[in-house]
Amino acid sequence: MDVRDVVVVGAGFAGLYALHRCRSDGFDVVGVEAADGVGGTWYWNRYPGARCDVESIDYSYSFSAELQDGWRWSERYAAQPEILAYLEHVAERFDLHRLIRFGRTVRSAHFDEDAVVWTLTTDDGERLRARFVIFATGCLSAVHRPDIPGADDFAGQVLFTARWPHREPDLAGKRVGVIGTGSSGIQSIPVLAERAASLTVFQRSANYSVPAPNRPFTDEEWERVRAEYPQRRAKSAYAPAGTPHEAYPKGALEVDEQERRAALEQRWQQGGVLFGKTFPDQNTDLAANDHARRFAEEKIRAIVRDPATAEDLVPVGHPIGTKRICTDVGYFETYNRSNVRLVNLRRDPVVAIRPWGVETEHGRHELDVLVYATGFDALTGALTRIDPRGRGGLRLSRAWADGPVTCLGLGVPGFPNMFTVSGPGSPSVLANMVLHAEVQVDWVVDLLDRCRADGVAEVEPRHDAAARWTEHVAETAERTLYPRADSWYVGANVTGKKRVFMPYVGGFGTYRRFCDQARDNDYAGFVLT
Ligand code: N01
Repeated sequence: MDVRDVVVVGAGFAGLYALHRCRSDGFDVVGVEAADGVGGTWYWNRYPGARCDVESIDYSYSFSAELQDGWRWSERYAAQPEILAYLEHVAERFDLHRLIRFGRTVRSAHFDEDAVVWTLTTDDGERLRARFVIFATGCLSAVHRPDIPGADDFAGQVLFTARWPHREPDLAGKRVGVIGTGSSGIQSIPVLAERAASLTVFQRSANYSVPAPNRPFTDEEWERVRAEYPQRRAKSAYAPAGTPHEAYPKGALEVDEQERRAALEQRWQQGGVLFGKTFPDQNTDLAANDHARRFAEEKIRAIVRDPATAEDLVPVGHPIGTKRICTDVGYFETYNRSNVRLVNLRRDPVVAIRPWGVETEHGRHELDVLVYATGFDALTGALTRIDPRGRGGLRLSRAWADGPVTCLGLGVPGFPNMFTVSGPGSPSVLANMVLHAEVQVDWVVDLLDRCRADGVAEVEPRHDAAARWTEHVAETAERTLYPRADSWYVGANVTGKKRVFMPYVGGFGTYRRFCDQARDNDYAGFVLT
């Protein structure tokens, strides 16, 4: 069997760019993708209302000026079909489809220490061998289906937002239930409410959500965007979130009430997830955070007409922004519709799913369709489900039993020639994922170039360097309010998962400087042999 130079797992933003860079640098590269097409997250999450919470002009590749110049986004916040069309366009333009084995899920990955080769086996039994493996498997791709008693007994139609069917289900005249009120639930609920006869939302935890001030780009605006693109990209390159936006120049506690409210209102109007970073101290100082939290709660109460429903929709128990703030179009307004009902599972927990619907302690909710918007085994799930075996057969799930250990979120000790992109130990979900993927892929492929030039066969992070980086990731998180929330950032949504804050919260620019430094010091922290 041929031994390739590189195998790339996943054909989303990160995987596509990894394939392009590897091939451009002359490596013999092959891609494997579980889906039947490119797109990753944007292939699978085609639920109604799916939209990116980062502006389209930032959430797109920067590596090719021609690509950037040749694509015109229609809206400020692109919807899923447009982002998927963009990724298909990229794959066409750079002729990537023919490098990818579609419709194959990687089931195992074993490192042969003697041959210095990785062997990946897919669900159809195909084996791929390569010297290096790049896991571009996504941080929110391993779908989480909660273990609710009777779930398999439901006689109606079951849908997952994260695996929405290609053929749009007909919900007209149907009684629909949704479990989950994270970003996926919050984006789909307004649209489902319009399509269904009735909609019952089963909410365990309320979430903060800020409207997306979406609008189409006019030709005039687009011309301005094009002219300003280079400055915009330059500003994003080392920015805290990989976008050009900056926090208010003063802390929330340094300004008076009037100035504070004006700043919060301005960010609210700007919309989306950035509200969580209005003030520079908002995620580190609870008093500063409280101002933003109360402001967002007032908005909920002002929108939702029924006071009891409004109170149920006000989040409890976590500072604002410590779970990812959702970005919605008409979410809270949806609860003013006569066909929508909110069930607060904190007061009225689920007893079981029955063939006819959902039974809660105080109610019987008859349904034709049940939608799970219940999230993902985030950051580690896509990797530990493959469970790569490294040196001496070491399992990744074992190496990470007490939480993920990585060097720069790029390599794992004990797993030579294996790289992770957008995984734990990197800013990933806390930054602009597209620029982040470019940074990580460039770093990895530059390293592969170095290996080829100097006859290096093996690359592996040192245990002490990985321990230090992992400690730094944890310490940085501890200095913020983030670990206080029971979020998927800490794995709290998956039973039995070790509670560890997984992404690097020190900022995209800071992280990038660490990566630059390691590269400039001949890949400090990694052993090249
Ligand atoms: O998943 P989630 P998501 N019984 O984990 C509930 C990105 N994203 O797919 O909080 C009842 O946030 C769970 O309740 P609780 C974005 O980064 C971005 O919505 O565990 N409920 C929660 O309400 C986002 O953060 C966009 O109490 C149960 C929900 O299911 C990330 O993906 C759009 C339950 C899961 O929410 C994940 O979002 C979509 C149970 N047994 C996603 N188990 C953009 O805007 C779970 N839940 C770009």
